[in-house]
Amino acid sequence: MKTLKLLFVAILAIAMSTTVSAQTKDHSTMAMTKTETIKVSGKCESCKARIEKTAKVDGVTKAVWSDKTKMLTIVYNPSKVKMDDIQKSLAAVGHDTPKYKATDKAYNALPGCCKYR
Ligand SMILES: [Cu+2]
Repeated sequence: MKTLKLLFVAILAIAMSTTVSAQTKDHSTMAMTKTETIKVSGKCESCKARIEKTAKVDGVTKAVWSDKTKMLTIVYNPSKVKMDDIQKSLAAVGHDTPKYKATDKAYNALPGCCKYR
């Protein structure tokens, strides 16, 4: 009887460790991220704040824009967010991206210090 109980515990332990490793595998797939750098037109520190805030949607772990190089580096989860949508949002708040240009209306709504055109 004691042996049977021990065997049961051993099987349980093996089953549990299998579940744990399966979960770990699943997590690493979910955490898969992509890093992309695109040019986003802007000028100053407040552009930086606006661009990074706009780009940092759900699924984006990092968004850093440089006012010197005008390059925006984004670390994101492609299964959660599309680069296309981020570019669209940036254009909507007045910043030109490689794929989408800001409308005159959106551009004109930018504060004076941010007029980059
Ligand atoms: Cu600005």
